Amino acid sequence: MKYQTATQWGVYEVEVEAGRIVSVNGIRDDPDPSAIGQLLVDGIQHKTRIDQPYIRKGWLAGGDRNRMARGNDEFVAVSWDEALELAALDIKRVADNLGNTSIFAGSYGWASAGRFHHAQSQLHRFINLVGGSTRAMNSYSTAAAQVILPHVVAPWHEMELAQPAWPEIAQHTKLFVAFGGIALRNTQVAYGGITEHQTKSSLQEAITAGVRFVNISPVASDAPEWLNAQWIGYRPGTDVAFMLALAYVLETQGLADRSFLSTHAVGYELFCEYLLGKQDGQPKSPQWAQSICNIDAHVIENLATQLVEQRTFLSAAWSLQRAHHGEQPYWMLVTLAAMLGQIGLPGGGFGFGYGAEGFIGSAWRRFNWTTLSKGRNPTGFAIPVARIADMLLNPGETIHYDGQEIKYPEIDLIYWAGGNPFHHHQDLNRLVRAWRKPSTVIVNEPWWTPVAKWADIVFPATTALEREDICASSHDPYAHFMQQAIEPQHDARSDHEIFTGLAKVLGLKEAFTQGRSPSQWLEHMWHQSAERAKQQGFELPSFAKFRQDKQYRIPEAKPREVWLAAFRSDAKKNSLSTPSGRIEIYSETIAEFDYANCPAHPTWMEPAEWLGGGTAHHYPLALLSPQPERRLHSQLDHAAYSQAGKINGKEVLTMHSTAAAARGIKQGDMARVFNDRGACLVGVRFDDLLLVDVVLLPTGAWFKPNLACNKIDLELNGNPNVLTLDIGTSSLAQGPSANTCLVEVERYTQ
Ligand SMILES: Nc1nc2c(c(=O)[nH]1)N[C@H]1C(S)=C(S)[C@@H](COP(=O)(O)OP(=O)(O)OC[C@H]3O[C@@H](n4cnc5c(=O)[nH]c(N)nc54)[C@H](O)[C@@H]3O)O[C@H]1N2
Ligand SMILES: Nc1nc2c(c(=O)[nH]1)N[C@H]1C(S)=C(S)[C@@H](COP(=O)(O)OP(=O)(O)OC[C@H]3O[C@@H](n4cnc5c(=O)[nH]c(N)nc54)[C@H](O)[C@@H]3O)O[C@H]1N2
Ligand SMILES: [Mo]
Repeated sequence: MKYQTATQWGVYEVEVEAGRIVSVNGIRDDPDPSAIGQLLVDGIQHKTRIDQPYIRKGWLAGGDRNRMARGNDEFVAVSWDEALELAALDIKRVADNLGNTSIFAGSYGWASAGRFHHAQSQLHRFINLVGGSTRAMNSYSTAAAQVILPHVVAPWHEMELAQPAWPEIAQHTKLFVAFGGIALRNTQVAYGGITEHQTKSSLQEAITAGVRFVNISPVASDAPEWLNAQWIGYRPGTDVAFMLALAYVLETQGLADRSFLSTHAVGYELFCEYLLGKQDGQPKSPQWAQSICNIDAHVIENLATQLVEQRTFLSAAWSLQRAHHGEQPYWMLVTLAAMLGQIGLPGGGFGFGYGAEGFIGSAWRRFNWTTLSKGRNPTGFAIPVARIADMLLNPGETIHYDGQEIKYPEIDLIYWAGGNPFHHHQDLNRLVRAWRKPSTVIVNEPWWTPVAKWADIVFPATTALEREDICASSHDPYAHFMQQAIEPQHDARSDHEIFTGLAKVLGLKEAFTQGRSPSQWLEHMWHQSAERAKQQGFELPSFAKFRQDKQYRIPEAKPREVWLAAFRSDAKKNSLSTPSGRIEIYSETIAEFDYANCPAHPTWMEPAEWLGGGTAHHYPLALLSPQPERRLHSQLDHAAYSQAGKINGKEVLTMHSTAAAARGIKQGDMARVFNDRGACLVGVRFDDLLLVDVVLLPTGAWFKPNLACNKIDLELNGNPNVLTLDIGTSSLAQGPSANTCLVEVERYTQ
């Protein structure tokens, strides 16, 4: 039998024989299906599945619940009834005795595709009925961007969906300058799902149309070879210095578009004082940037003149802002684009994340499909998502965030469903210390992933292939009916059933389910979407027909307008949503915040650690931790297709052969990557189109600390987050700073 399922890397036909998945193929509508789908073949019905509810032995013992053993304790098998009752009563204990902000249910993570069975939505709906919790705001993906850009130009959600699409770029752009490149591997994926993978063909059309690409990245492979991109590589984390030097050339050679700046931006004069070194005596010239970025000043001068000679589009990967002072490169990119004066012209201006996810740069019509209603969080309280370890370790402490002060609560219970903090968070050894503070950790997971192993109460969850759902996301023109391909494995239950069970213990079942079965929920949500469709002038098929056809594509809309064209034509009438209505190169609002680590205009500040800084003497290699080619984050890392990308079962560290030779390391060797925060084991591969002092270790290897005698100093699978730095980008966004990290590498012999 064949069934259609949807994932966050594409839609697939799954073939099942005698209850086992035997093959997985991309659907016909997908011109370039992702091979990540192969993970489903053996990854779903895998021995790492959790077969029934478990409770950690030390937790059951009561008292202080032996919290220090969390992550390194035995689990006791318990019945569903017992586990649900113990968990529900403990949630009630914390809510009643300590207050709901003492429950942390931020539960960040990608979970699986599917609108109804979305793990976090189910958790949030449930916990809101119990009085709410401390939540998390913004994302690990784009936290700094989400906070800085509304001050400067536009809300993030608008930009993501409205910025120029590839066809517009192919038709009008002559020079596409990509800070952080356009990594095709990342476009396999799109949050919530994707149907037609088009980035590759869009790029091919762009080069056929004559667009020239510049890939500005520490690694040449951030652009596909056939793109024939000019490669400019310099020290990671120094893009702001490089962009400032470009701006300096434009300003000093009279190439900046003064007229656009005076009508469409504010604060250019104040910024110029900094640019020209009027306050600090340091002009931000190419010679100045040369020593910071470690790149020839002529490269900067050459590029600067090319920028003004033609229709130029400036883009930055999301990775640039996932670093200390990550607000700055984004602010500076917008500033540079304003100086070029092409914002609002077709194929000109700026955009973000081309190469971050498969929907970016698509021209698809956007439609807001109905999601599961989660209600309101009665506490109204949230922390910046990447400050979790900080919060757990420092209750009562206050931090700054975007002009506000946030006081960390004392967390006594954590509930996680659909995310893996031992994948996503930085400085995992610090997270381990933080994670052992609360009395209780409850996790829903299909597999014995790190977050399940670091829980007290573990509920076995079904995967998307074991339930019916609707896959639909606001960036994709399709909705898919996700068929149930196999029975729930072992004794697993869907997240919805798990929370229904907990709600029942607390007398909230009716409020949680509203008397609907899961399939009635799907139908209900489809009807709500149909209402919205009507308002937009089209009609959805009946739910029965959708279910039978398995997919539906919304009608094409009229071609999209060029982003910011209206603003360009009349900045007064079509003002931006910034305080001044214009592009803010200097922000009065941010000036008032008075943050030393986020001044009022784009500024170069040394990152906490970088190749030009003092700590580079001990740790002379910059570690970047990009997204993995063969999976989504840590999902299904146990499956064969992901494991086939490893060396001796370890994640692969890419390094330059010169750097390796200096350390006596050969290709294929095992190596230990380390700094003061931690160490992990990797297999080594060479790439000489990489800067000599940069190493790459993708995220996603399952966190496997060496727990013998409770020692956690050597991680065995190659998880880069034992090395990364857990500090906020700045007081403005408090985003994650994963790409700010120095390490040393040595050959490993057992
Ligand atoms: N060093 C470094 N760290 C990073 C990054 C980086 O660039 N460098 N990138 C960051 C970014 S951008 C992100 S988005 C994060 C990603 O971090 P996460 O989104 O937390 O990572 P995932 O591995 O996708 O975690 C999803 C978890 O949900 C589980 N799951 C899947 N389906 C279901 C379900 O139906 N029910 C339940 N209950 N569970 C389910 C999976 O098994 C998995 O454990 O990582 C961040 N971390
Ligand atoms: N296959 C796959 N695709 C994915 C994901 C996945 O897990 N697997 N995750 C998805 C998610 S959640 C997200 S948020 C996006 C992330 O999208 P991005 O943040 O764009 O992706 P990264 O792979 O972290 O980084 C892209 C490239 O930026 C370069 N880079 C890093 N630091 C610097 C710097 O300081 N300067 C310059 N100029 N370049 C730098 C690195 O060489 C890296 O290869 O990817 C999505 N796509
Ligand atoms: Mo992300």
